[in-house]
Amino acid sequence: MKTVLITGATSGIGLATARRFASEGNCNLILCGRRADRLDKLNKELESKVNLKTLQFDVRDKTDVINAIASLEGEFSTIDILINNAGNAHGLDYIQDGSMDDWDAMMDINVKGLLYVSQPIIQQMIARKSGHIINIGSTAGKEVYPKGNVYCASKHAVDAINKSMRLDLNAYGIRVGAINPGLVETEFSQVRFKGDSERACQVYKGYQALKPEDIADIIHFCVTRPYHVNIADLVVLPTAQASSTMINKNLD
Ligand code: NDP
Ligand code: 8X3
Repeated sequence: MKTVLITGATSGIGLATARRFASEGNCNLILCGRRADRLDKLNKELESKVNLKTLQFDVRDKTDVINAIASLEGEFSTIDILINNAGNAHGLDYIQDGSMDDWDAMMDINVKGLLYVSQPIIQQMIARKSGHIINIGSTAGKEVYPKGNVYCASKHAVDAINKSMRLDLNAYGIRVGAINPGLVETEFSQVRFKGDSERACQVYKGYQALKPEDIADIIHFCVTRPYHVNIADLVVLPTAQASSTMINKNLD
């Protein structure tokens, strides 16, 4: 039975992915996030469906990350599938107005946090010459949009890390791939706009955004392909979205 570790499992895409894997019931699931109350709730919701462990840590804290992963025992200690999903945008400002604290948060969480989680897991995958890593990038890692500056930079970095991981891990037969969604209705915009619900709701008004379950299905599809198939880089958009700046709000 494979062991799957999902970062950012307390909300949005990560939560939907946790539920997707739990619904199959045929894996050991490690669910990570900072919010302990949500991890407890998830535990109660899913424990009857799947062999489950929750880990509470902030991906920015490298010591906590390393200790949390090192604390895993038994069947949970061998991670076969890593889903690097934790991340967010903080703020939407012209570069001349951006908050340096927001910049730190995005680079520390989306880029450095992903690296901190990945390295100890990659080392055990290399030792076993087996493993599969899915990095959640974004259309913001494929193009830029006004005021997206540092969030786009962080997701361009994820794009580069995804490609680099694939090169560096090729010798060990480890699969690495990215899924790059467009607009998905989650808590993403609540976080970006610091709890301003009205502004967050506007982002998803007038068209059908992707649902977190859409991305969860795709993640599950990617990791259940036969071993010789590696889905390396996927862009997934709502039908109404043609680019970061072009959204058709006149579709039926
Ligand atoms: P949500 O805000 O709903 O979920 C973000 C998750 O990341 C939460 O579970 C949160 O958990 C976790 N997280 C955030 N910061 C940290 C941290 N410092 N340490 C540990 N965990 C953290 O957003 P989404 O589900 O939309 O986002 C998931 C991923 O998808 C992100 O990488 C995002 O960039 C990407 N994405 C999102 C898109 C969208 O339109 N929504 C589109 C393209 C990509 P907790 O707060 O409990 O720690
Ligand atoms: C999230 C999608 O367009 O807000 O990565 O950058 S967007």
